[in-house]
Amino acid sequence: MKTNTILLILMIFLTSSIVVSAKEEPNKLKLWYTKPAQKWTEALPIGNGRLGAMIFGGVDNDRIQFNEETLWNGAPNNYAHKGAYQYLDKIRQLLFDGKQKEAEDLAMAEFMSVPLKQKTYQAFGDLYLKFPNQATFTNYHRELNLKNAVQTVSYQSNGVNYTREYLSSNPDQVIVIRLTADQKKALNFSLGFDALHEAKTMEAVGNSITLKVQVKDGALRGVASLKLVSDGTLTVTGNQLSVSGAKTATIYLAAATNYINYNDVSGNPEQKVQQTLSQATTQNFEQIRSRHIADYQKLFNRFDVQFAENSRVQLPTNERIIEFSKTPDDPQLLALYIQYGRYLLISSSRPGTQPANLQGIWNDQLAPAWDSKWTVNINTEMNYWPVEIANLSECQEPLYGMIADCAETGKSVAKEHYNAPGWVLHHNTDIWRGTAPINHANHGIWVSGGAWLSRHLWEHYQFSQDKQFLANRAYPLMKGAAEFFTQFLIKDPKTGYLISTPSNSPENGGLVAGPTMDHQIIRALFRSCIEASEILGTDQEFAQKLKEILPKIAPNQIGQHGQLQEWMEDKDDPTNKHRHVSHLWAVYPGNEINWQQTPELMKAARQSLIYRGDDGTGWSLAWKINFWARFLDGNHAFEMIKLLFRPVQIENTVYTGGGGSYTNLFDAHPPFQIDGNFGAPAGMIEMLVQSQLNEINILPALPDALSSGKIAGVCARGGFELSFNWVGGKLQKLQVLSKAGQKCKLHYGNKIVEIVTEKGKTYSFDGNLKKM
Ligand code: FUC
Repeated sequence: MKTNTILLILMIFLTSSIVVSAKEEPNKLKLWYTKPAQKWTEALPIGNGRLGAMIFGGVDNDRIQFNEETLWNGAPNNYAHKGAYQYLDKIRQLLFDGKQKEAEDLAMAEFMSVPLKQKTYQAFGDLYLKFPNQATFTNYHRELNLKNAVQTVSYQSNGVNYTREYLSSNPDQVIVIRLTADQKKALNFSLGFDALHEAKTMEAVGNSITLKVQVKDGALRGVASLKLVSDGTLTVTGNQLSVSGAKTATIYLAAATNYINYNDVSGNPEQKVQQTLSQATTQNFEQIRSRHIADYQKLFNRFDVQFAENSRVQLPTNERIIEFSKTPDDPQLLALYIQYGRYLLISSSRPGTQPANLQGIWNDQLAPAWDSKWTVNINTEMNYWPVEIANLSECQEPLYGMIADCAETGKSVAKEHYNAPGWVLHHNTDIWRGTAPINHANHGIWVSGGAWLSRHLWEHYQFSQDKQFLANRAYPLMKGAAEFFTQFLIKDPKTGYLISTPSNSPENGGLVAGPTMDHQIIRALFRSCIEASEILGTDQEFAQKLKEILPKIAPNQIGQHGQLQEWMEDKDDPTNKHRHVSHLWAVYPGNEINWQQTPELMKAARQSLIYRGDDGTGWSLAWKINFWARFLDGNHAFEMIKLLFRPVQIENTVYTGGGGSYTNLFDAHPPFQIDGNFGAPAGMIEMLVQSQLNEINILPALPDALSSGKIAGVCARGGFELSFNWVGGKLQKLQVLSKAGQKCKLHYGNKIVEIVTEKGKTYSFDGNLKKM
C-alpha cells in the first residue's frame, strides 16, 4: 500500500472514531488467539478468588494447570527474633557513626526473622485432557471473554466442530469445563491429574478422580477431586478416566487444603471437597454458568471505559501487542488492559480469600520467583491501587484480613525487636503472616510495611465514607500501626529531627537512618489517624500526641541536584536508575507533595524521576505511569505505557530487558509478576480522574493519544461515582452520583465548581461544568 493510502485509511479510522461508537465490537473485551498455548504465559487465567487455573487450550492434549491459594509450604510460626531489641541501640549507633557495614552485620546476626526466609506459595496440580485422532484441525479459536469470565476453545477436526468452555465459579467454588461436539458420539477423550509434588497420589473411581498432594517441608496438604458427567461411556483405566462416544461432557473440579488460618491447619480438605462437589453437581453446566456470570457481572459491569477504536481490535491479542510496540495507535488496547486488570482482581481477590499475591493466585512452580509471596514495599499495595477507583471495593476485603492478621503477629515483632507498642510489618509477609525483617539486613529491615498497608484502610473510608468500617475495622488497625511509631521514631543527633532508624529506602542503599519514604508514610498515617479520631469523635488524647510528634519528623528536602532527597543526607546519585523510586511515595500513592501546596517539592520530585529514567521493571513502569499522571503530564505517562506493552516472549520477539507484556497480557517484571497488571490500570485511570486533594479533577493528565473516550462508574474520594466522555481532548458531559451526600468540588481545566449534594442523587454537567 502506498503511504498516502495508508494515511487516508488512518484518517478515516481516526475521524470515524472521534465519537467512540456505541456499536458493539465482537472482540472488544476479549483476549483471543488462533493457536493453543505452548508456554505458561500464553495460557489464559481463570479464577474465583481462591481457585485459579491457566488454560492452555491444546487440541489433542489440553493442560489445565490449577492452584488453590492456601497451598504453601511451612507451618504456623512466630517469626519474631526473641530479644532482638537488645541490639537495637547498638545498630542505631553504628548507623549514626557512619558504620553501615557493621550495622548490617550485627543486624544479620541478631536482628533478623527466625527463620531468615519466609515460605513459598506452591503450584497445586495439572489436569490433562487427551483427545485421540485430532492431530489435524482447522478454525482454531481460543478466547477469554472479560464480559462473562468464561474461556472458550473451538476448532474443527474430522468434520466435527468441538467446543470447550472453562470457568471458575465463585458461588459454586468449582472449576467447570464443558466439552461439546456438534455431532453425536464424536467426543472421545481421557483425563487424569498430575502434580510436581513428590508426595502425591492419584486415584480414579467411578466418575471421579482424586489427587492428593503433601507439600515438602510443611504442614499443608491439598486434595483436588473431579467428577465427570457425560452422555458417553465412562471407563476407569488406572488413575485415569476415559469418555467415549459422547456428545457432551462436564467436568467439575474442586480443591482445598487443611489451612484454616495462619495459626490453624486443622482443616479437613477431603470433606470440604466432597461437600463442594456434591453441591455443585446438583446443577448442570448452564446453571453453574449463569450463576457464575451473574456473580461476576455484579462486579465487572459497574465500570466501563472506552477509547477511540481502530482496526487493531480485529487482531489476535499477541499480534496486537506486537503492533502496538511498533506504532502505539491502538487506544482501545489500553481499555482492554484496564478491564483485564479488573478481571484479574475479581478472579484473584474476593471476600473470604487471601489477597492477591505476587502472581495473584496463578503459579505453576514449587519455587516461583520471590516465592510468590506478599512483598509490601510496593507490590502488594500496587495490587490494590485500582480497587477503589475502578469500582471493585469489595475485592479489597482480603487485604483488610491480612492487615488484621499482621497486626496480631506484628505485635510480638514490635515487642521483641523494638520493645515498642502497636504492631509492625517489615518488607514482606507470607501465609503464616511473618512480619519480622527477612532475607538480608540491607533491604529486609524496612519498617513501614504495616503503615503503608494501613493507608488502604483509610483510603477505603475516603472512597466509601463508611463510618462503621472506619470505627470498627480501620481505625483500631491504623492506630496500632501509628502507636508503634510514636515510640520507634528517635531524635537524629545531627539534625534534631525525629527519624526512622534502622530502616531502608526500598531496596536501594542498604540499611540507613532516616529514609525519606518512611517519614512520608508515617506522616500520612498520623494525619489519617488524627482525621479519623475527629470524624469518629474518639481518642483525642492519642490524636493530640500524634499532632505533637508530626512537626518534629524530618521533612522532605531538596538536594544539590535539584532532586528530592531519598535520604537525610544529600547523597543521591543522579545516574542511579534503580527500579524503586520510594521517596516519591508522597506524590503517589501519597499526596503530601502536590502542585497546589508544595510546588517546589513537586518540581524536585519530578527531577528525581527524570534522573531515574523511564525504563524499569513491570511494576516500576506502572508506578511511573501514576507519577507522571500526578505530575499532570499525560504524554509522559503514555511513554511509560508504551514500554509496558513491550512484547516479551511473544512469537519470536527477542526483547529480554525490564518491563513488558507476555502473550496473555500478564505483566513481565520479568518474570511474570501481577502488580503491573494492577498498577498500570490505576495509572491509566489516574490520567482521567484524580481526587486526592479534596477536589475531583477531571481529565487532569490526558495524553494526546487518548483524545477521545468515555468512562463510566469511576469512583472518587468523598463517595462519588462519575461518568463522562470527551472528544478532541475536551470534556463533553459529566455525571456525578453522590453516594454519601458530601460536598463536591469539581475541577476541569481552569474551571472549578462546588456543589452541595444529596445522597443517592446524580448531577449532570456540560463540558464547561455548567449544571444541566
Ligand atoms: C521487590 C522488588 C523486586 C520484586 C520483588 C518481588 O523486592 O524490588 O523488583 O518486585 O519485590
